[in-house]
Amino acid sequence: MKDIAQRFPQNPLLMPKDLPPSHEGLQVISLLNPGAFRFGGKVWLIVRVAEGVAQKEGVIFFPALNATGNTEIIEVPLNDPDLIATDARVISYKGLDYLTTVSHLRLLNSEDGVHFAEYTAIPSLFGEGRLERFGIEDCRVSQINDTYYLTYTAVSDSGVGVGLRTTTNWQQFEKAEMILPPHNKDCAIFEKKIAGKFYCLHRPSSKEIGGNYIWLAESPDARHWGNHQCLIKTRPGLWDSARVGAGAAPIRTEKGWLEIYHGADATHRYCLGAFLMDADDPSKVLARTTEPIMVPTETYELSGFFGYVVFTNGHIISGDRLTIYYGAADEYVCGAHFSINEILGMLVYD
Ligand code: MAN
Repeated sequence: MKDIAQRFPQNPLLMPKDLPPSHEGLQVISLLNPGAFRFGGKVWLIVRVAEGVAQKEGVIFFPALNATGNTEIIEVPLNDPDLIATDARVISYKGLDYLTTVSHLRLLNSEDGVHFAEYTAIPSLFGEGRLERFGIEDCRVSQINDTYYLTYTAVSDSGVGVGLRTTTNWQQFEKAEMILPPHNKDCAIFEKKIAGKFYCLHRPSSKEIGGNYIWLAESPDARHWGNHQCLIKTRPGLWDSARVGAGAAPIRTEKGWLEIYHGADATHRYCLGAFLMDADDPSKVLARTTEPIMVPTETYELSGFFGYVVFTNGHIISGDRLTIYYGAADEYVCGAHFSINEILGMLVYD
């Protein structure tokens, strides 16, 4: 399978041991799926830090934020018949689902886009309120004029939805209420309004009829979204047969809006592909890659917290050069360069 990513020789750029845990008693299990943006002449990553609790034999511990925003540890004996723990990421206990880790978002910056250091003058962003009790994840950062729109996955016992916070200075944040209710994630706001309206890609999931597809929505204010349309479906027999989801904000090219997305198959192997939307009417999908543009191949992509995963929700553009930052094996933060023209050349038009 074709893979046109030029991976950084320095990969992985960040590993769990590189950042301290947020609280005593927690361990950093994974650093993954960063949003990326430019601010004050630097390249920034807003990294998902997934934390768990040290496990002891015979017992399973998992964290959750309580009503006051503090981490509380839930403990279940491994032999409890009400426990189903077959996926490294999720636990089912007494018929309710929990995560094995709780994620928050941390800011790092870099002069060269390769060597990143934590920037503690901007406080980490944690889940707030009952709809973010199991944490916040996979933040996309879209900039429109001076405002940065942070769209992220908000997880709680009520489900997985999309949260929004905005900022102009990375010191004060305004939190909107949940903008897209469960089950929904992978929301990326376009960085330009089209005919006066905000647009976003998002990924609702339907358990019975339908599936895990990429949708488009529009909004007057980036908070209230409507006119939902389904754009991209999974393709039986291909690398994106089980789920698809948007990466970072679409890239405005001469040919239209180019979106890098992830696709997974039934074995949970996550690859990246691309599709192109019409410049004036993004509900029109013009082309899509049949082959992935990036496939997990390196050791750090094949083996980790959850192996065979390359997943991106952050990039930086400089002319034809697209630098994607990605989560590898749900454990490490990595980087790769692409040529935008080369990606456009892999698109297959309808
Ligand atoms: C999936 C995975 C996890 C994530 C949950 C909730 O199970 O992507 O990493 O924590 O969804 O979003």
